[in-house]
Amino acid sequence: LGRFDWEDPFRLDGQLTEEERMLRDAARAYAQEKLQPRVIEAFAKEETDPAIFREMGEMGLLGVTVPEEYGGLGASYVAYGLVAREIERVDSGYRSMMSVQSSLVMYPIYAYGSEEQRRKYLPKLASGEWIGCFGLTEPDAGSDPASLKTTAKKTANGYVLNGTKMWISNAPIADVFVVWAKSEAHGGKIRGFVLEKGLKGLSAPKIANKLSLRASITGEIVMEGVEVGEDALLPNVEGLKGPFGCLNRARYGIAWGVMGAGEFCFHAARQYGLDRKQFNKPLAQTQIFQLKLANMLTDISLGLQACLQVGRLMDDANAAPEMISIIKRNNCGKALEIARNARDMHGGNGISGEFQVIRHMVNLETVNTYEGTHDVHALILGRAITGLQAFF
Ligand code: TGC
Ligand code: FAD
Repeated sequence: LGRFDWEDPFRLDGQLTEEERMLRDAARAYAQEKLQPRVIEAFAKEETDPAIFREMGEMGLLGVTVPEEYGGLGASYVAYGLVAREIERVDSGYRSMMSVQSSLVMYPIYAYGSEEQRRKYLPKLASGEWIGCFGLTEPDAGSDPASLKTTAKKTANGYVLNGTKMWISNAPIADVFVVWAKSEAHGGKIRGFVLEKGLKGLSAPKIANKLSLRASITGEIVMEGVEVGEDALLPNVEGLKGPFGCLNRARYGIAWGVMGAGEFCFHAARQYGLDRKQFNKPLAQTQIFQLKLANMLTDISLGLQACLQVGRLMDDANAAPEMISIIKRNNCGKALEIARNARDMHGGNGISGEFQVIRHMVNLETVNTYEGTHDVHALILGRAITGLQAFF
């Protein structure tokens, strides 16, 4: 029988290719050397450093799965997941910045865009020179994006867009806006448009005073008669399957990412329990503490193994959206529980920013909500299990 390694219980490392391991190690080095030193202050001051996009671009961490001819790495979905895990080990907000750019902006331009749009936008988004955002959610359309109200009306040369998007990651610092609107000229169907910063009538005010995901800037997108040419339309998709095709990829990345945040909290709780003595023995020598660590280890190992399997299926173009709902829902819920327990296991220190577990905990509240809430993914799975629609 083999040896047991609590840091890699199912030997994930041995299931990766050489290229995947190298990219993971590069992402880990970048995250620990460049992101970790600035995150405590960035979160406290609610500040987002746009230079992070250029740094990530230089490291090849933006658009990992996009082909090399457009500036990406052409690497596997497993590699993309491993990057998300390393970035979110530091902070969910930093992973959010990366995954919006990669899965929600670069992916739709690559998958649904014209050759011209690909060549214009993808290299600059891959290098981080341009920052992207993705506008689907609206004040009155969150879990139910089919009810979105933003409109695109046909003009002589293109379209005019009106509407408001809410809770949009990266929006206030974005150069490129992928927005979803109902287009009159296409029978009211949802279509994607690529807008650029500086267009008349386009603004993106910051949403201030978030108590979660504070290192990642969030805003609205306000479109008041924004005129664009025909070339702003993403020509190759219509209907909700456009944004959902992007969400499949981002949700998959999140499932890996939150395991990184969970691992940080697990490792911190273990070390704290070994270092801190109460009643003349380390906290880690108590049964309740060990039970909590065993639960964390179990949830992280199973969660990562499930991500790897879904990732391999994605690389074979054989993954179903419901598989992604299972891992997004399970891993977000489990990571949140791990972070809450780790916060408790640190006692009073657990509420201090210096120990970082409470930052992960409040971040994970957002991650459990965005990209389909925990309960919405239960309903997606419930529909697949029963064949019955329970949303409305
Ligand atoms: P439904 O009738 O189920 O589907 C409508 C059309 O879409 C197709 N479709 C999918 N296609 C590809 N992948 C998927 N996962 C798909 N799910 C559905 C479906 O086949 C159909 O196509 P067609 O051609 O027949 O029209 O739609 P519904 O209105 O009943 O949907 C219900 C529900 C709950 C499943 C859905 O609306 C949902 O998932 N709601 C959650 C909304 C959400 O996830 N919003 C995310 C916003 S973006 C974000 O949060 C970014 S945060 C990122 C960060 O900062 O990291
Ligand atoms: P609601 O849909 O109003 O849900 C409220 C509650 O009701 C939830 O508990 C939900 O599970 C429950 N609920 C809803 N419908 C049902 C039902 N049928 N049955 C049972 N329960 C139900 N969106 C973007 O488009 N782009 C972004 O970049 C982006 N970034 C975000 C960043 C942050 C920090 C946050 C907080 C959100 C972001 N979002 C983004 C929006 C996010 O996707 C939505 O918040 C999410 O989809 C939920 O929508 P909602 O907030 O309107 O909640």
